[in-house]
Parts: sequence; structure tokens; C-alpha cells
Amino acid sequence: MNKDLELYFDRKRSRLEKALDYYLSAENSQVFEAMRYAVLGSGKRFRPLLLLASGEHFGAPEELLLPYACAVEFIHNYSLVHDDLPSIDNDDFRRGRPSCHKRFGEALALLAGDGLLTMAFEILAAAPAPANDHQLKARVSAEMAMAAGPRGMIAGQWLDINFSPETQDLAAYQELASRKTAGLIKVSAVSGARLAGAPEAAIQALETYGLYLGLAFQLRDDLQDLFQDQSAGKVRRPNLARVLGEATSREFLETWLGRAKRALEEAGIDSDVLTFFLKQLQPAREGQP
Ligand code: GRG
Repeated sequence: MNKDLELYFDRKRSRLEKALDYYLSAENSQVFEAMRYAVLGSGKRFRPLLLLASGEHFGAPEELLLPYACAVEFIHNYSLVHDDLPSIDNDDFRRGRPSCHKRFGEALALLAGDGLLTMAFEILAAAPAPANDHQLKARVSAEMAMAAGPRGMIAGQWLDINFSPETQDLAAYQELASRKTAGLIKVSAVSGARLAGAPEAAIQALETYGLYLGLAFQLRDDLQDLFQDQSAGKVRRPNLARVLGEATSREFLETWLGRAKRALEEAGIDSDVLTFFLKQLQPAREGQP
């Protein structure tokens, strides 16, 4: 990564951490303690960084975008807390330390996840409307709700839970990944630009970019799973890379990242940051995660 980008990400991450910490300091209670544990620390902040990059590319100020970026990160972190629960993925570790329910118990982790999800919409409700355009703000909030909700991530998670590992149906995998993972990534890419008042053609391009970036993100994760030992007792998740095999997975990754790149190019969106995210997902050499 070049020095300018490194500085850019350092600056944005530090702004995000401060803003997240601010929202998570609203009260001193055990529920907030569990929420803070789940969010603060070591997340990559990929989705909020994406929202900031797309918004700032089209001229929106950081102060306008930050609450929306934090709301997306809250939704993402809620999904991780609930995903780790024994009744879903039964994961003991998250981000290199005990998962929220391992640290606080199942009941409090469940409630901390609920708290993060509801608070995301509290943050959105209190967020400034761009140029006082409350309709636009409502649209962005509704799109985030849909990406997270029962037609989006929740539906994807249910597909995931019910997926048979023997399934070879590629379209079904794509449907699952679009809803479970790519939806929130896509809405992050689109929301920033919407809040900045970007033209419709750019929004459409970012929808395509976000979808393929999100699909590539999930496939890269699946590919990395192929290189990791499956720990005992862990739920065996649907994994597209396992179905396609390593070589074909790499081809899919290239194709999807290529589509995302082309969408940006065709719309004339020349953003080092948005392009950097694609490069980050570029498949490594054969035999490596
Ligand atoms: C429980 C409703 C509900 C949904 C959960 C996204 C999700 C749906 C579960 C996560 C399962 C998983 C490990 C998917 C792989 C891709 C992914 C979303 C990884 C985690 O996101 P990162 O890498 O995490 O952005 P950090 O820790 O950096 O925030």
C-alpha cells in the first residue's frame, strides 16, 4: 500500500474508532459493556471505510457520513455476535479473543447484539440529513434496513443454516452470499454516494461494484477457510470454494473483481480507495490463502 493510502486509512480508522466509542459510551451498564467488547478493538472497519470512501469521492463531508458509517458497523457487529452464538455457528473466538457469549454468557451476548442492531437505527434517526433532504436520508436508512433485514442478511443467514454441504448449485450459493454478506457491503458502497448526491449512473455503478466486491469478499473468506483446520465442534458452513475447488475459485474471484473494476471504470469513478479494496481481495498465489 502506498504511503498516502496508509495515512488515509489510519486517519479514517481513528475517526471511526472515536465515533464508535462515543456512541458506545451512552450508558455505563453491563449491556453496554458487552456491546463495547463486541465492537471496539480490532475490526477491519471495511464497511464503514467503504461508505466513507464512496461518499467522500462524491464530495460529502466526513461529519455527514460518520454516523451512517457507524450504523453500518453496528449492524455488522451485531451480526457477528449473533452468528457466533451456540445456536448458530457456535464460535468460541472472534477477532483473536473469546467471542461475546464466551466472555459474557449467552443471554447478555444475545441482548448486546439486539442492542447494537436497534442502536444502529437510533444513530440513523439522529443523523444529519444531507442538504436537509430528509427523503434521501430516509431512503438510505431504508436501504440499510433492507440489507440487514429478513429479505437481506437475515434471509441469507437462514439459507446458510439450512444449506446442505453437498449442494453443488452455484446459483444457490450466489444467492446465499448476496444476501448474507454482499448486501451490507453493497449498501455501504451505495449509501456514501447517495448521501453525497451522486448521479444515478454512479449509484448504479456502485451497486454493481458493491455486489461483486461483496461476493468476492465471501469467496475469499471461503478460500481462506480451505487452508484452515476445521476446529472440533465447529459447524461446517456452506463453502463455495470447497465446491468449486481452489483453481476455479480463483477464476471466479478474478471474474467478480473484474466486473467490479469495470463498473467503476465505465462510470468514470476514479477512486484509489475503492480500487484498493478490489486489490486487497485479489487471489494470492496458488496454494496460498
Ligand atoms: C446472525 C443475522 C445474522 C447474520 C450473520 C455476516 C454474517 C451474517 C455472518 C458472518 C459469517 C462469516 C464469517 C462470513 C464470512 C465473511 C464475513 C462477513 C466475515 C467477517 O467480516 P470482516 O472480515 O470482519 O469484515 P471484521 O472482524 O474485520 O469486522
